[in-house]
Amino acid sequence: MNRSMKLASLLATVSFGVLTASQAMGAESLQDVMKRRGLNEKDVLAAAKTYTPTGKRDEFLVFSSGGQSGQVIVYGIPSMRILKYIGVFTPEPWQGYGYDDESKKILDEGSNIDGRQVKFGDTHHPALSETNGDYDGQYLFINDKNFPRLAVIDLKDFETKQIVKNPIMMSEHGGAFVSPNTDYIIEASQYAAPLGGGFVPLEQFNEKYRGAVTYWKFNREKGRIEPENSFSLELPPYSQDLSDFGKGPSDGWSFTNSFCSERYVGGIESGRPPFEAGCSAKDTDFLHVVNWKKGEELFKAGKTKQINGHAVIEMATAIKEGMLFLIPEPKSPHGVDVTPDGKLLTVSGKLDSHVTVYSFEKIQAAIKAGKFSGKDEYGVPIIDMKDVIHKQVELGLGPLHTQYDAKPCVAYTSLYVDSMLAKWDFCEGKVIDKISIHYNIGHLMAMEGDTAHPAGKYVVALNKLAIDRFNPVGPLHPQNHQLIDASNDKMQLLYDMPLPLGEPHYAVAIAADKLKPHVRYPHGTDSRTEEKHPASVRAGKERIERTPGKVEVFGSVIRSHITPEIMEVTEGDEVTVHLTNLERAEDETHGFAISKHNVNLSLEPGKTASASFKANKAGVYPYYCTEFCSALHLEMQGYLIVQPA
Ligand code: CUK
Ligand code: CUA
Repeated sequence: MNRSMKLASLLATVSFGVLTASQAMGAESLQDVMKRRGLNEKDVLAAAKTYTPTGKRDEFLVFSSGGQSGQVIVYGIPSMRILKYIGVFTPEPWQGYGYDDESKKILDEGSNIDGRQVKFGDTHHPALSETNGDYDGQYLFINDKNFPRLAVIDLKDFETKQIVKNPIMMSEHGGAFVSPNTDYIIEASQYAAPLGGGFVPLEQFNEKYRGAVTYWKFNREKGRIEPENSFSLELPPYSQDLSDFGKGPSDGWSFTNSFCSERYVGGIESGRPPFEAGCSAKDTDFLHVVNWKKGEELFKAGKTKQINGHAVIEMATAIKEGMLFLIPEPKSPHGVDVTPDGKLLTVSGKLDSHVTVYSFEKIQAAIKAGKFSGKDEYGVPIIDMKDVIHKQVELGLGPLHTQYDAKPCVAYTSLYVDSMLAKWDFCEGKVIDKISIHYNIGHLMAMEGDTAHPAGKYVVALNKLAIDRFNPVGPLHPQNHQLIDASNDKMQLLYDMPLPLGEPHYAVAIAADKLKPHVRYPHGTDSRTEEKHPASVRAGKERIERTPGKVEVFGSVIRSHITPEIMEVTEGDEVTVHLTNLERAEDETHGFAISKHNVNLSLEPGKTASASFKANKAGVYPYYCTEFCSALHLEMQGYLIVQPA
């Protein structure tokens, strides 16, 4: 009998003992329930490992990409209970995100491009801020692949504070990943295009199309990215992909994968092979190795070119200054993941059954010795792959991404084609265990598994397909996050969680006790600027100010009263309603909605938020609180009176 079976039978025995008495009172025993629900001991053990009784909390919190929803999903481990959606690149009505003036400013400005409002985001990779390579629980960053941009979320209140638009890229996938002290956040382009936009015919792809990596400077005190202190590096028109920052001995360097280094542009319409054939013709693509510390020096010395007002280090400069190198990598690579000690990097080739582990020390030795096997067409020095390989390990078909365990030398890698997750030893180069998942795993997430000190215990498989795992809900299926107990060499599947918001490409998990979010805001806070809101009010100071054509309401909400209860305006007036939640009690959020006006605020304790609208039609419009906040919640109401002009 192994340990887990012993535990299960012990659990059963103990429960029988307790339950025989209650059985007499008509309650079911554990065995009755197991029989009724068709559960075996393994199921019960898995349930015991995830079940979180009421009032108990989770050990880890997960921040998952919400894919096409443009949002972030927060859930707990091991319970897999969803705790929050965070509005990022799309409106989120519950939180008033994209409805109140304060958040609209961030979202509307961050969604505006060429006079167009982009109304979705394709979020891929959330990244938690780090101090010395470990999560510090302060900030979360996430990218949008489609409209290259990056968002900053403050974990004091789980709200989006900033969206920065990439000034030179047309598509992006290699973000967000942070440097060990969160000085910089990296964003690598995906599909090559003319840098900065504009038209260049496809025939000039090789000459005029480019990839790039952007290093966004993060100001931790302000909690904001500083675009003016950020820079980019021009890269060849290979399809750049996932990236990672070095840490420890490799700090100061960053790594970016690529596929389609064939620079193939498709055109099946004119009889050419399709993209997928042309883009996977070669046996190897290129890992880009970048000395970003050197890049920072070049940027500060002004050795850059301005594109759309943004500083770009040209490839020729980077080559001359010795900050950019290529290493061949097999074949159609996806993830590049630096080991916790910063000494090795794991690269997965989607069309190879191996993962390749490169040695940073060997890479440095080759660079120092000037030992290159040649140059690419753009003059970038190529390091010979065999000079820098630590190990190549056969794991299975379709390896994609790697995360690390608390145990030294232990890694987890997703195997997309095999629908398996491998646990393996990257020092020795041997497989420890493999487990089937359901189905087609993309990323995987180990607890703090991309930091200098991973926490081990659990792994989550982020599966692209669910197929038969859940009750059918129509042709569009949710995705499936599968929780796996990874505390022993032999892994155990514990739980399936459907994610119905979009494709959650990647997720990161942090020890819950590192997070110290606010319970309430200081009185009258504008949560988006984190400053005192100029229109906040104290109790008794509520008022309405009128100027010709304009009405400004300085109001408050507290159980169970909206002040003012009547707002009188004239047809055609521009109206702004500022409301401050005067509550100090935990969880006493009030909402505010006005009939037919697209006005919808979420006012957490202490917050001040505003809604501006034109009173364009005479009438009587009820307004009310949208959160059931007390027994007199329904009486928390009022009228907007719009007098005919
Ligand atoms: S991901 Cu973005 S294509 Cu493997 Cu990082 Cu899903
Ligand atoms: Cu306030 Cu309901």
